Amino acid sequence: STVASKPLLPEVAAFLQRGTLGSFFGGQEVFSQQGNTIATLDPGSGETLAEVAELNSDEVNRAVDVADEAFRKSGWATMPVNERAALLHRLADAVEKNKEVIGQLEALDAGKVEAQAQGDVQNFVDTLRYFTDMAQHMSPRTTLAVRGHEAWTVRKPWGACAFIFPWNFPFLLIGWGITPALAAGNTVVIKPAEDTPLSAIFLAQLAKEVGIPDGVINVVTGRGEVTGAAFTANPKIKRMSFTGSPEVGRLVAQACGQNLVPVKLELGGKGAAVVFDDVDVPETAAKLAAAITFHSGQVCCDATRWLVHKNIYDEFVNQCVDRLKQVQVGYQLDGATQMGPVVNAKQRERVLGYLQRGQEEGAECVLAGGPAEVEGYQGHYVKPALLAGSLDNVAAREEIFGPVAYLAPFDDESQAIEMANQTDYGLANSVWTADLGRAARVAESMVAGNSWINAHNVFAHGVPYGGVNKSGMGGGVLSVETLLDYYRSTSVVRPLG
Ligand code: TXE
Repeated sequence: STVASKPLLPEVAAFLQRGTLGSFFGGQEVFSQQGNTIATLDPGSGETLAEVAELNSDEVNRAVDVADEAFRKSGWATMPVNERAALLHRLADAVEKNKEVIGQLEALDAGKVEAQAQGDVQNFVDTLRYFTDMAQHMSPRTTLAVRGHEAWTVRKPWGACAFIFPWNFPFLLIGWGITPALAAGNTVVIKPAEDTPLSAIFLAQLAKEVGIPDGVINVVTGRGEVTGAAFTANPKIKRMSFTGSPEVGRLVAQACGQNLVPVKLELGGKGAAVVFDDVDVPETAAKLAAAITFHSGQVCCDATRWLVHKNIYDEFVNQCVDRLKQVQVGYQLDGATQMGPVVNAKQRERVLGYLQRGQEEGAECVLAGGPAEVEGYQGHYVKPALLAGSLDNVAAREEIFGPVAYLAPFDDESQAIEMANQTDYGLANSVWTADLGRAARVAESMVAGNSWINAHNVFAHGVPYGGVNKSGMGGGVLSVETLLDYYRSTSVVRPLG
C-alpha cells in the first residue's frame, strides 16, 4: 500500500510490504490459526499500513509458555550479568542503528511527528543502556552476621513478566517497561496496543538478529481484553505491568489481585500548571502551548488545567490563544508539521465530545478548536482548544487526551494549591514563578508523583516517574527502585560455626 506522499525509507516499505505481520515469540513470527487479523492504520491518512495477527487466548498462552520456558531453560536468567549485559548492549546498538527506520514506522503507526518519534527511539536506547549498566552494579547477594547466625539474601529474577502498553508512546514505553525486567534476567511478553503494534514487532525481530535467546522478548498482538484476561489468568506470569486508562487498569488490578500477582499500573493524569503573576507571560504561555500540543495532547503527564493568577489572567489567556492559533497541524511525516493527528477516529470523537460537554456544563469557550482539515489527507486531525471556568466541569475533571487545556484564575498561593489538588489523579504538575521559595513550597504541596518548576514534561533517567491515586500504583519507572521491582529475594540463615 502507498501510505504517504513522501517516499518511505526502503526498510519501512519492505516491512510494510509483507502485508500481514505476525506476533513474534519463541524466535518466530506467529499468525492466528484462524487467520484473524486487525488492520493497523495511519492516523494521518486513514490508510491501512498492515494487517496484524489477532491471537486468541490459547495462542497468547503459548507465548507465555515460551517465555516461561526461556526463563527456565535458555540460560538467560542464570547467565553472568556481564554476558547478559553484552547482549542487551548489542540490542541497544541495533535499535540505535535503526533509529530512523523505527522512528518512521512509529510515526506512521501512531501519528507522531517523525522527529519526535525518533526521539522516542533514542530514549528507548538510553533506557536500555541505563538499566543494563545498573544491573551490572546491583549486588546479587548481601550477607549479614546476626545472633550467631550468618544470613544472606539473594536477588533473583521473577520469571515471565507481562506488559500491556498503550498507543501514545508505544516504543518509548516499551523501553521504560521491559528494560529493567530484562536487565534483571526476566523474560517478557509484550502486548502492544491494537493501534500501534509495528514497533514492538520490529523490536522482537531485531532481538533475535542480535542473538538474544529465543523466548526472552516476545510480542503478542490482538485485542486487549483477550490478552489481558489470558495474562492475568496464567499462573506462569509472575509480574504484570499495565499502562493505559484507569478503567482498564482497574480491571487488570482486580484480576491480578485475584491471583496475587504483583502489578504495576501507569494510568492517566489531569495535571495542573500553576502560573503566578511574576512570570514572563509570553514565554510561559509559549511553553505551555507547546506542551499541550506535543503529540496532540495525548500525553498522560500533560498540564491540562492551567491555573493562572488573576493579575495576569487576561494577558496570559490572550498570549495562549495567539500561540495556539499558530500551531501548524499537518501530516506527521511532513517536515513543517508541529502537531499531527490524534490516534484514531474514536479518539477524535472523544476530544470533540469533551469540548461539547464541557461547554454544555457551563465552561466558556476561549478557543474553539474542533476538527482540522489537512489538505490531501483524510486523517484524524483536531485543532488546539481552550476552555475556561469552574473546575467542577467534566472537561476539567476527566482526562481528555487531546490538545485541550482548561483555564481557571486563582487569587493566592493557598487557593492555587487547593485547586491543583482538586483532582482524582496524581501524576505530574508544574509551578511557574520567579520566586524559588514559593516554587518549592507549591511543588511539594501538589499531590502527585512529579512536580516541575518552570518547566513541564522533563524526564531523566534516575528521576523516578509515576503517579499516585488514580494515576497509578506499584512504584513508577526510570529509577533504581524500578530495577529492584524486577528481582524477588530469598533470605537464607544458618548458624555460624
Ligand atoms: O485505552 P485502554 P484506550 C487514556 C486516555 C485515552 C483513554 C482511552 O484518556 O483517551 O485512556 O484509550 C489494552 N485487559 N489513556 O481505550 O483501553 C489495550 O489493548 C487488559 C491514557 O486506547 O486502556 C491497550 O494495549 N488490557 C494512557 C491498553 O490496554 C486491555 C494511555 C490501553 O488501552 C483491556 C492510553 C483489558 N480488558 C490511554 N482492554 C496513559 N496513561 O498514557 C484494553 N486493553
